[in-house]
Amino acid sequence: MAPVAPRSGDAIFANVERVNAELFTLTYGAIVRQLLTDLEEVDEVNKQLDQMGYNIGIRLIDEFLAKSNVSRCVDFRETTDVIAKVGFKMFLGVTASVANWDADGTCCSIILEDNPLVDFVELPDNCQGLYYCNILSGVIRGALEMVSMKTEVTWIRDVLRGDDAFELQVKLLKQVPEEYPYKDD
Ligand code: MYR
Repeated sequence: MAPVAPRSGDAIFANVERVNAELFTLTYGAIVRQLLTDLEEVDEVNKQLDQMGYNIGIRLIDEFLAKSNVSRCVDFRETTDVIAKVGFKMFLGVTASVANWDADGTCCSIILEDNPLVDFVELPDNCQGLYYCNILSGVIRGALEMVSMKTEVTWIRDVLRGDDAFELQVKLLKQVPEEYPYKDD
């Protein structure tokens, strides 16, 4: 029998990451399935996924800022770019692109060609109104709220609904200026 060659650290890591990604995808699927069973109404499941994402987002921003070395963004354009290129890479292992800016720079789309949450997923006919990845809109909304940006995040395109990509519209509703904690005098 041929001796088993020791695997390099990189190969082992690649494998561990692959297994974890699959476990993550399957676990998310199990959560959505359970919500569908418990809540019965697809609209309620959409709301619940968004709320769960929001609760994650308001915590995840700390980890993002600590690990990413990203400093304060100068404007909303830079912020959405950071979400697409750094945030999605860090937490989902994919990058996204930003497009479809409106004239005043307060509304754009984050477009995902690749989305590990939907590997192995096919929606049955009775789930057509489901925004399966609604957790992501909540994560973005929650994370941005923690850096003083109130946003509305909605799905424009969804591969599970027959579209050619995933497109999330991110609209800046209000930017609360952060207060400087010390008086100058
Ligand atoms: C700043 O303070 O100006 C920097 C703001 C950066 C916000 C980045 C939010 C990251 C959200 C990650 C979403 C990942 C979804 C999978």
